[in-house]
Amino acid sequence: MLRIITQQADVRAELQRICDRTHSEQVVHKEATVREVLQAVQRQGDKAVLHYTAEFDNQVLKAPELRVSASEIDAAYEAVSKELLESIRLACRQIEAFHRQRVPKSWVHFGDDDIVLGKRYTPVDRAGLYVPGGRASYPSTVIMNAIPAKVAGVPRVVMVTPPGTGKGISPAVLVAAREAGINEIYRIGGAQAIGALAYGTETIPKVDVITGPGNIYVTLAKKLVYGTVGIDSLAGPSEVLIIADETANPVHIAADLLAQAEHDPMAAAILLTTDAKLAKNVQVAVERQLVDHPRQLDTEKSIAHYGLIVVVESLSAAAELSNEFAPEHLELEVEDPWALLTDIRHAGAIFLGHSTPEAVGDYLAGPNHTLPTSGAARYASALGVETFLKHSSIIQYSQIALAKVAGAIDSLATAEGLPSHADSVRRRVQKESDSELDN
Ligand code: HSO
Ligand code: ZN
Repeated sequence: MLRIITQQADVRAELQRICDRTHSEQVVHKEATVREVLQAVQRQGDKAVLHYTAEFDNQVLKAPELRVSASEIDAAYEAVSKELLESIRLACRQIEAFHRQRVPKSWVHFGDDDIVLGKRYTPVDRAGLYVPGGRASYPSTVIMNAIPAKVAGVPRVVMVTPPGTGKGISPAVLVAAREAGINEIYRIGGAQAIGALAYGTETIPKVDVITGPGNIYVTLAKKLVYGTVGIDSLAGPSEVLIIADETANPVHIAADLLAQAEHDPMAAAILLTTDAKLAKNVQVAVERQLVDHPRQLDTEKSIAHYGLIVVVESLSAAAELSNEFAPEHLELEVEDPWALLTDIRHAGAIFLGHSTPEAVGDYLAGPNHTLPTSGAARYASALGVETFLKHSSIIQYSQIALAKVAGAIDSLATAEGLPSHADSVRRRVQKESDSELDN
């Protein structure tokens, strides 16, 4: 049963408990296992990868079998419906169009005395995308990670995904990869896949950035290899917070809450509403929609542990609670969502009005669905083109410009006890030619 609280004293503690829900996991001994796997992959390369693939994924493979062949991807096209292929293509087009608008431009500024300053953006050489297997094996996630890398101009993008038991890798995932422009795919998962991408093996190339969600082992591995490579973020279980007034439809709100809960038993689904009647109706609608739900068990768990309805005094009180929670997804199911938007400061993605369920953004609106979770929206943003880019600062000084600042650099360098710093400037601006070479 989805709980309703009206007692304002309990609200903040409850929201904090939900926000911190991943902290309670038994992380410590898992971290030791992950360290061991990473070290083995770093030292033994393919041999360790194959060993852990047999141990954790029950697949006994030889190194040449790690790479998914072109004919296997061809065959995947036979296994997906025409409708699904068309939908994947529509999503690719829209997501690409959105991400193209966000490519940062290199710039230079020509100042006085021929000083040139600027920033030059360049992509990483290689990117590695992790795509989970099992319950969370989504073609949409392939597209959301691959397209920004491609738009950023990354020359080599590789994908890793667990080999799958029995049926192998999901055909929809393979089709999505090719549609998004990825043809280098390896069947490995877990911490061993992250290790292979971070350190490189005989078969798997070492990359510069690893992106994509995964289970707790993958997330810990990404945390541990950070520094050797860049990463997108440490994604936790998905969450939605909905702010609704009396104009919202309770059946739609219930569906949106369940759309989040069905992802994971640890997903969070929260409704803040000014209308007590709506709260009750949503509670009833959730119960009804859970009957015969194909993912009933996990969805019920999520609703029972991390589902919550709060009746609030005003929309501005709701906005303040939402800002403290900093949700991954925020729906504004109110009469004037644009007015409420001005009160919102922290959220990964914001869905406005009664016809914009989160699912639109999950699949094809264009913005990325890889978003900051567990309160990270207070300081972080969606995965994007910039995840695969870095910028170099550009600086050029003329002789005149250098002469003007030589004194200031001299004082700073002297204060820091770094005489060669001062010297490197003085020698360029002093009138007499360099005596050491003259002699
Ligand atoms: N809501 C998930 C993304 C997703 N939904 C994939 C469906 N498929 C995290 O933003
Ligand atoms: Zn979703």
